Amino acid sequence: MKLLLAIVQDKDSNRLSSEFVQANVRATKLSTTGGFLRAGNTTFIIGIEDERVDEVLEIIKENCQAREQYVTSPVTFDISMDAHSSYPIPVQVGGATVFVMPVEGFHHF
Ligand code: 2BA
Repeated sequence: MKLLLAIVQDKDSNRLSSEFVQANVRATKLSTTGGFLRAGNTTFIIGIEDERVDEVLEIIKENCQAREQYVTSPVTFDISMDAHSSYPIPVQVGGATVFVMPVEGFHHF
């Protein structure tokens, strides 16, 4: 068995949940926050048999898009101590960031 941690954008999370239900993939959804953008995202915890890992990765890939978001750079000062106003910088977010980990034990009481 493997444990997948899949960090996805909020916009993709409902569709991905539905696809997991349809495919009989059991998952837990957590509301999380990205460390860089400090914006909400969604982390799925998925316990799955080894032979189904590729299937789950494919579902995630099919349902999570890359999108551009803007991060505002901090105000900077030049040598004359004039403040330059902050301006938005584009960063590409996603489709999804997925960690695959081995599971030592699984109990379902
Ligand atoms: P955030 O940390 O909010 O990052 C959002 C996007 O900002 C990232 O997209 C990446 O394009 C950019 N970014 C992140 N850190 C950066 C940095 N130090 N300098 C420049 N750009 C940076 P993704 O790579 O697709 O990541 C989406 C979200 O997945 C992240 O949101 C974070 O919540 C999670 N994530 C990504 N890599 C991770 C990792 N190695 N460990 C834990 N969580 C991770």
